[in-house]
Amino acid sequence: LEVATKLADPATYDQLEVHYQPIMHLPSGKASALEALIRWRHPERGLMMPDSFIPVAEETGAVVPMTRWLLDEVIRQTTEWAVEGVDVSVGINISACHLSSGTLVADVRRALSAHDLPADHLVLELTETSIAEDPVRGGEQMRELVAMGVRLAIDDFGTGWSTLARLLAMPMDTLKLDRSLLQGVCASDGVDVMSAIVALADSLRLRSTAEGVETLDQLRMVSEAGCDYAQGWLFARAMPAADLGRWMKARV
Ligand code: G
Ligand code: G
Ligand code: MN
Ligand code: NA
Repeated sequence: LEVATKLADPATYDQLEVHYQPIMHLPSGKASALEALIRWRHPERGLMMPDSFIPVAEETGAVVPMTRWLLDEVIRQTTEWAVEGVDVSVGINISACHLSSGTLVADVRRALSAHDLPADHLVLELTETSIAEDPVRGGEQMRELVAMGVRLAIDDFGTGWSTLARLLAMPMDTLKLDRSLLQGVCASDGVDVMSAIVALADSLRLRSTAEGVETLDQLRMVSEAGCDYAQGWLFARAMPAADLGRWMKARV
């Protein structure tokens, strides 16, 4: 309840922090993209991870104004990096209720017009279930976003196969393979499953990103499977903007 009340108050945004996790382009070995991941620096509870407050914010609807704030902050920061010579695209997680609220297109347009980031440097990550929830209205908004030049990614792919057919009818740019695909599979089977999903992505002209790459073995596996990109603790954890800026600059 306390969490719900606080998240409804924009004054609380001062306590929100955006961390950024690099996403590697495997053929070049370059960190060409980031995923923005929100944290709440709570005065009493310390650093709270999104799993402990995003579901509440989704239930109350507070996630919509919060994401509006996040869009502005992330686009501002990414534009600043571009000016400093760090050219990266950035992914933002979008909740299902934001897609169905009907304001997402306007929110994204406003945030992009406030800064100088090319629209194709912004990737909106949508989960399978949020896309499947309202395919008509959602699809309409997705097409408007794509017309604006924004890119869309399917997040947590592999956790809801029942919605696959409807999903594939949507205008996506990237398929992000859920980290569960890398976990608990014996390496040889794992590569086969991954290869099949990457082949599916290729044939649909989607880029593929493997999530949750923690070890060199897993990196080898996702490379063998033909993934275009990889994200995970092997490369870096999500970090505050200042650290990320240093991390990127040390690699140019
Ligand atoms: O590192 P991590 O614990 O940050 O993220 C856990 C989960 O929270 C992930 O599923 C991620 O998609 C989600 N998440 C992180 N940041 C945001 C955000 O800004 N908005 C939404 N809707 N979800 C987020
Ligand atoms: O659902 P979404 O893809 O938005 O979630 C991103 C989440 O995955 C964040 O919580 C992030 O911290 C976490 N994450 C990123 N890389 C790794 C990794 O290599 N291993 C594990 N276990 N989690 C990771
Ligand atoms: Mn994500
Ligand atoms: Na994911």
